[in-house]
Amino acid sequence: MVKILHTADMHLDSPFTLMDASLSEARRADLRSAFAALMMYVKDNDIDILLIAGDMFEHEYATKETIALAVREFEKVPQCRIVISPGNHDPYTPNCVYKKCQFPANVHIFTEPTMSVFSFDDIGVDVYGYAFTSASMERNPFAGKKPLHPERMNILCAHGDTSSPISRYCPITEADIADSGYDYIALGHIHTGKEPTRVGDTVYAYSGCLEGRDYSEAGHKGALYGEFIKDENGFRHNIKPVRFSRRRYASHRLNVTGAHTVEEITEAVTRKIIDKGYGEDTLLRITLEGNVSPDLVISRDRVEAGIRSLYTFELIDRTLPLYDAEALRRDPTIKGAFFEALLPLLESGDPEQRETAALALRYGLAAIDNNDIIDF
Ligand SMILES: [Mn+2]
Repeated sequence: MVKILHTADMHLDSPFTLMDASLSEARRADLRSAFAALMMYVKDNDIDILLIAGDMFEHEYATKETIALAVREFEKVPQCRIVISPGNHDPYTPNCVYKKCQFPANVHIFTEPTMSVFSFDDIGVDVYGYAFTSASMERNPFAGKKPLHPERMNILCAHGDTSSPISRYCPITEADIADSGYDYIALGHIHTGKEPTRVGDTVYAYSGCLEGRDYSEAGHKGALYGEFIKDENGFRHNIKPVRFSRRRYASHRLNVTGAHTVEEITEAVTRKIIDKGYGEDTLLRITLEGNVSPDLVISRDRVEAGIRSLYTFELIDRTLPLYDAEALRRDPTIKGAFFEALLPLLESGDPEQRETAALALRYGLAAIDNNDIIDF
């Protein structure tokens, strides 16, 4: 039996430009820590082959420290064969990390945009692959190319895109996979992952990224652990996902129609957090929706103060005030005049304009009533 671990898209040293500096540094530390956890798993489980299917680094941001960490971790598992297929974020170029740094002898890196193979005769496995040598790759290098020795266990470790036949990131079609002749194709590039799928005689999967980097990469992430056997009865596999992410992104829309106080909002958010089991590992974004009392000003700080034990919390207010249009229209004071002025925008066909007008109405009415609106 051969034990493999299939990972991809670690994106070490990602800049996290949308976050403030200290948080983005903390998230980069999380990426390194997820990688270290993966390497500990390799060691503890005597993994025979670690497949890294591209985008291990963000090559233009890669630091000396992170590269040193990778070298150190790889050195700790000299018995494990580590195969790296450079992807569109860490292409094999004259100045790339892979070329500039000295990796230990158990690390095997594809350097050509055409097919190559690393043969591990001691365990009867051939691992094929190719390298991105720039940020894009228009054609699939393995289309129409079969493994040289069909009787051996044949694995392809590759970065590519099965989502579109015109992708600029090595388009791979199901027909390419069905005709390929490989036993297992370990893919990288699609961060959400794709469970092991059989096409023809080939099983392929995307491991997904190791750690989510924004709300579009929600939930915990990790790698695929596989136990493979190939003998006279053919190829058999047992593959399971293993979590390595330190944090997870989560976002929810929350309808708070009828809410009158910030406490009610805080309670609704808290209920969601408890229901979903979110905690210190969670970067949570809540978008409030629905119609709420017009004099309710939802203070982000006050909601946040009532919420504990998340890694980060982001509140987006998309509620609309439930106002009594008739009463406001008849109002002889400045309130009525203010409402009259906003009415065309409140009834506008453009939802963004409606939202801004609703916010203006809410703050305006609160200001006229002398309510405290400093804190939002
Ligand atoms: Mn990629």
